[in-house]
Amino acid sequence: MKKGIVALGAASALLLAFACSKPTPLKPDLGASKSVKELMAARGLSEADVEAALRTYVPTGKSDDYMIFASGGQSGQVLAIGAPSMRLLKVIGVFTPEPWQGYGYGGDGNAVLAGGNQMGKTISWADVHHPNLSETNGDYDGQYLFVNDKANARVAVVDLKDFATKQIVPNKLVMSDHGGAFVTPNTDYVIETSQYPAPLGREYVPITEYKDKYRGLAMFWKFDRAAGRIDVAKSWAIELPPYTQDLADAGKLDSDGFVFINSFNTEMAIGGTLEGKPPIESGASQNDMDYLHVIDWKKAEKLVADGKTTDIKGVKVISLTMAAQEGILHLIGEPKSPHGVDVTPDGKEMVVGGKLDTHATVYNFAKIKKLIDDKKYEGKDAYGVPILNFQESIRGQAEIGMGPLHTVYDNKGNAYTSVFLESVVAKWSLKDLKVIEKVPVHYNIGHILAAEGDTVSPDGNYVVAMNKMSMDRFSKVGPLYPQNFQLIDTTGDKMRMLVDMPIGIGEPHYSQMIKMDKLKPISVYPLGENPITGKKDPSATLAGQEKIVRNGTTVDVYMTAIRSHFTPDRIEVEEGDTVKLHITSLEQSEDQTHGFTINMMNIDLSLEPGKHENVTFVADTPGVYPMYCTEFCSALHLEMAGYFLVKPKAKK
Ligand code: RUQ
Ligand code: CUA
Repeated sequence: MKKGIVALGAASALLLAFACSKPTPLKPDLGASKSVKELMAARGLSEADVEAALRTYVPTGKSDDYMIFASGGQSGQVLAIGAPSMRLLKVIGVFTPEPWQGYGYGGDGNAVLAGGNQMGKTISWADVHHPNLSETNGDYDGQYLFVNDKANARVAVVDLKDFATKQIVPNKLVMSDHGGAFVTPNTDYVIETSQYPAPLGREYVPITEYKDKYRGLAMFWKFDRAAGRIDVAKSWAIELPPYTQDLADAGKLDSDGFVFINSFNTEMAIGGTLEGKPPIESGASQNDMDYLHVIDWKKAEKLVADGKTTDIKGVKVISLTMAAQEGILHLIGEPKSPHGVDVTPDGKEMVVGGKLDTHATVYNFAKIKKLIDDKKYEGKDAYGVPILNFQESIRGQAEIGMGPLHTVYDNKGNAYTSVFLESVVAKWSLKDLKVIEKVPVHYNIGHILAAEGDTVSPDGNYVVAMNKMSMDRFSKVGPLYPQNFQLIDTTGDKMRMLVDMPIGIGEPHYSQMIKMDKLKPISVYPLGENPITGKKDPSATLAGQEKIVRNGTTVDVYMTAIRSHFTPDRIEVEEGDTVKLHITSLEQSEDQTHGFTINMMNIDLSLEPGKHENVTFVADTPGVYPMYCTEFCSALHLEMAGYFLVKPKAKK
């Protein structure tokens, strides 16, 4: 096997060597050319270049057709991008403080971020992987976005009413996740499955007891749509074998009620390079087959309702033994160190890319269901989980190329697979499983997305390659290269590369692309609304109600902001006082956003029209602190200022 990896590596190096070229600067033409033809000649643009530009150019004042919600990788954020223009519209603060949105700098967003603390630690970054839009009947409904943090096993809820993060739920049982945050077709559940096995509930157990005590987990977070929050108390989980579960997808239509999870390292390799053992990398690549996990979550839900769960750290968990006995979990072989598992739009099949295999394997749900119903097993694994026969579970395999990862779909029966080592997007037919075309991308493509691609009815017009190394594409910015999105038009017979979009922050994993007209964001908050609770804040302050109230050493300041002043604009407290600012923006017209900071205090808020924010801090250092509005809100923006004074104790 090792040989295989080396061979694939060398082949990809070869491809890179051939493809590599240095970008040359394009000549400017500042109005010298009189016609488009002249302009093209002057700038050295081909007809294809101009055509691509015309297909993606969105003139000022016009809107894009789609919005992409993209993983911001290590930035901990989510990007909102217009397509086809590929213009960045917003970096949504999710797991990481975001200063422009005043998220995590003293305001109510602090509590959201703190909700994601794990093991008593403040975690201020995330490895954002897979944003998923809420669905109704298997179609994106434009209401919510869920996203997971692989590094710290957390899931966040973003409300698309205001594009703001409302909740972060930490998974208290596992140490990392990857199969998330996938939704069931009506968003009953947000699914988060673990990645690197560890003892559930985080006890210390020697690694030599890996097989007995280390486990994986499939978490089913119950989503309360009316509240717009995950209901932690109604959520539950299924214990899984320590097979390093990878990506997951929820069934739909025919396969609704099921969840599919890939795995690698069914060898259960545990490394030990210093002790002369093989590294996990090669230890985990011995078997020709790993296991696709097939979970009947509707059946599991009944078991949970019947109380057939074990309590681990307050979470209801269906034990592995129970899952095996009750027919909740089945395994099927899958070739070799697979990565993505992607359910087809009709819900009838699941495509699995075999990272170290050249195929995409097409599993057929009806066949699997029949094997399960007939209890026709090939055997059981060491944990008693029934195994279904591989050949009897699949419809066939598509010969894709080197390193197939993820697959998305169009509306014409085609699949598009990202091929990592070859650096191509492979378009192939679901009908005869034959590759139709490959288009090179720059360079290593990881994830891929399609317009409305994870719904029951993809649109079929765009695919985006999410590439990890953009060597030769852009001007150099040091040894860390920009991550690159490439928009591909899939409407014609041939795929057409349209535009590059370097994203400038962390490594993009998954994204989803929704029809713009499905999104209905608000322009202003109702007066005094606290966006975190979604209700009028009890401390909301209207014009004329501003006041400073002292209660012992606590000072409550009821404040308002409106063009171009804060009321009060002078606040004086004593050293050691606990200060609680309650600030309401009295603005109700679109775009009248103010910011608020008290210098040197690490306090920074965004006050969109109508919004209410609360800030609590201890005034521990005497001094004179300017406070001012940080958005250039009006001609008198610079005058939108005041003073926060902290009187030393001794001078009372
Ligand atoms: S995923 S491409 Cu394949 Cu979480 Cu990263
Ligand atoms: Cu308000 Cu500047």
